[in-house]
Amino acid sequence: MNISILGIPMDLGAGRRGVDMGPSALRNAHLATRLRELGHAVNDLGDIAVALPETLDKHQEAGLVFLEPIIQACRDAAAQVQAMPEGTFPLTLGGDHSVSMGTVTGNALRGNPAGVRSGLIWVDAHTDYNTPKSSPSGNIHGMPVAHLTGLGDAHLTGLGGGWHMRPEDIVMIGIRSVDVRERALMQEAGILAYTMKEVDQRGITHIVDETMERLGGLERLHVSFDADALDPSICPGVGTPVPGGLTFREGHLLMELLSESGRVTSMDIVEVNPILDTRNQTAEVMVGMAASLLGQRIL
Ligand code: 5AB
Ligand code: MN
Ligand code: MN
Ligand code: MN
Repeated sequence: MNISILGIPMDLGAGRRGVDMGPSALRNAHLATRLRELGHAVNDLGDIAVALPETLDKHQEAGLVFLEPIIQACRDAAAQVQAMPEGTFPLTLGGDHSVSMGTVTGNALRGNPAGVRSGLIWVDAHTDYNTPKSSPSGNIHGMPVAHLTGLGDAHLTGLGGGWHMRPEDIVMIGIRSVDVRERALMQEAGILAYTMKEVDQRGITHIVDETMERLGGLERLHVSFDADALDPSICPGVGTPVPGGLTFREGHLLMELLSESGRVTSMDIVEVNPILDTRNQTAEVMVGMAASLLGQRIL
């Protein structure tokens, strides 16, 4: 397979500094080498340009911190993903999770300006379903899924030029932290979310079976993997850690089963924060997750 790596070094959407160094940490953890060893042709396109917070006024517009530069970065990310040749697997590196408004949109519009019906698997401790009104923090990395489905600020919901994700085409896995008003929005939208309770009770295998029943027939399937979905004991380098996350093996099994489905067409790795990490462990774990999704076998 041809894999194109694109970094989006942005931390404007997060409350803590440092996720802008995520792409660099992942490259230092030998991302491209690991994927080449699996037989893939890997093309690293480098990073898109993102404004530094030190060069900007930290003003809030209608409950949204750094709205303008985030829109700009998401537009650029979407355009770059769209420009990748047909048959390429886009592997996009955050950056905070607001980058996924750009990458998910770009993947859906690629080769089809009106947008195709795409599935989204959101692997995260959080549902990221806040709107500017419901958000307790104003941080846009807690809002990407709501905006992808058309809820929230008109600039951000307009990134796809009228294209939106359908709530029924989204499955979330690993959830254990949802804000009060965010929960109400999730219920209204009817998004299927597997909390850690379901992971404990029914296991990853069952969850992947049900996920593929729902999304397996869609033309494209994007996996957006927030490092905080995994337990902080294995991924300490994240800005919003929540105890009780996916184990190392649960994360790998999830990626291995998705790989076996043969349906996944693109992936993000986001929220890796080297400032908060221990010896780049979080980036190394996340590179392993990408390798499992992209066909790594034990035997
Ligand atoms: B992440 C919180 N729900 O909106 C908010 O890491 C946290 O992309 C959001 O999942 C975490 O600020 C965003 C409290
Ligand atoms: Mn997230
Ligand atoms: Mn998260
Ligand atoms: Mn986070």
